[in-house]
Amino acid sequence: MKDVRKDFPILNRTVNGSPLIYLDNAATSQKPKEVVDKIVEYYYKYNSNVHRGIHTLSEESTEMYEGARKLISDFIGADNPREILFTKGTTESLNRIAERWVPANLKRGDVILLSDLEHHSNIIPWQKAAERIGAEINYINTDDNGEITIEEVKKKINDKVKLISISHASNVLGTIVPIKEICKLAHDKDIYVCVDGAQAAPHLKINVQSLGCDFYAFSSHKMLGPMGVGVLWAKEKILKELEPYEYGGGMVDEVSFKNAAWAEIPIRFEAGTPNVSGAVGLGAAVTYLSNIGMDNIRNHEIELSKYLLEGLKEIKGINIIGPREADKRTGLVSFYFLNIHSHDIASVLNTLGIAVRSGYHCAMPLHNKLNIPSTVRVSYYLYNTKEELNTLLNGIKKAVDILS
Ligand code: C6P
Repeated sequence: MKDVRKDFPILNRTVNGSPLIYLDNAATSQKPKEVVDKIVEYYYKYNSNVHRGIHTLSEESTEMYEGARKLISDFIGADNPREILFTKGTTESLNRIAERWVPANLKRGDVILLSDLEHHSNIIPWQKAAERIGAEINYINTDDNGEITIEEVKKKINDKVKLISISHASNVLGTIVPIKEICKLAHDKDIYVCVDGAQAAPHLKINVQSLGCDFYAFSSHKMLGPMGVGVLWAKEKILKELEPYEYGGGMVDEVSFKNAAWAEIPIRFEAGTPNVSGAVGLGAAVTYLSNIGMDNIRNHEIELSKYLLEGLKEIKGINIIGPREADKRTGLVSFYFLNIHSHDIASVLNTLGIAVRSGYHCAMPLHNKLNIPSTVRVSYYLYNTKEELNTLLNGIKKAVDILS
C-alpha cells in the first residue's frame, strides 16, 4: 500500500515530548488533508442552503450535497442514492429505525434479536422500542473464540423473531460477524436485518446488496470523514413506507394550516437544514478510501493484527480477548491484566505519546458477560505501522513493570 502518512498532518505532532502514535481509531479516525481541504473549499466557495434557492450558490451547494450522496451510495453498493439518508451518525441511524420502523412493523410479544457483543447504541434504542410496544429482546451469544456462529443464530431464531439487529464488527473483540449468512437465514423466515456497520464500514469493502440486509448504519468520523454526520441506508421499498421521523422545513411537498404532504425519499427524512459540509467531507473520505483500495487497507490491517497478536502474547500476565486469528478481526485488539487497571496502562502509554482507549468502550454488557474487568483497546488503521506497534509493545512492558 502506498505511504499515506504524509496525507495526515496530525501524525506529525508530538504528545508529551514523543511523536504521536495514534491507536484509538475505533473511537474516531484521523482526517486526511484532502477531506479537510474539501470542507474548507466548500465553506470558502460554495456555502449556501440546499434544495431551497434558485441562485447559483444554492444550486452548486445542492449539487455537492447530492454528489456526496451518490459517492456514498456507490461506496456501499446501494441500488441508488435515494436509499442513503444522512444522519448525525450510527447512533442516530439506529435510534431512527427503533423509533419509527419498529412500532409500525412489530407488535406485542414479537422478539428483537441482538447479540452479546453489541455497543450500547445497538442495545438501548431496541430496549426502549421494545418497552413501548411490549416486544421482547433476546441475545445471540459469542462462542469461546469471540465469534458468532450460524449454529448459535439458528438456535435463537423462532417464529416470534421479527428483527435481528447486529454489529458487522465488534468494537471490543474485533470480531467480524457473518452478516451475509445471517441475512440469508433471516430472510428465509421473513425476519428483517439491521446492521450496525460503525466498525466495519471503515475497514471492509461493503456491498449492502450482496450482504442482503435491510438496514445498514455507519458513522463518517470513524472512516476519515468529519464528525457529526453518518448514514442510514435502507432498501427503497422500506423507506417509501416509513413515516418521517422529524418534521419541518425541506421535507415537504405541500403544507396547509391543517396538514402536509411529504417530499420524495430521501429528502423527506432530512427535515431542516442538513449538515452539508459534513456530507461533502464524507464524500471526500470515501473517495480517498476508494483510491487507496479497501482491499489494500484490509490486507495492511491483517498484517498489523498478526504482528500485534504475536507481540502481545509475549507479555506476562496479559489476557487477550476476541478471535485468535488475525483475519477474523478488523483492526483492533483488546486485552486486560487482572492486577492492573486499564486506565493505568493507558495513562503510562499516554506519557509516551501513545493514544489507546481504556474502559468498557460503551459495551458494558459484553464485559460483564465475559466476567472481565475493563480492557485496553489498541485500534489501528491504514496509516499505522509495525514500528509504531513496536513502540507500543515496549510501552506496555514498561507500564506492566511500573504498575505490578
Ligand atoms: N464506538 C468506540 O470507541 P457514533 O458514536 O454514533 O458515531 O457510533 C456509535 C457506535 C455504534 N456501534 C459501534 C459498534 C460503535 O463502535 C460505535 C462507536 C466508539 O468504540 C465510541 S463509543
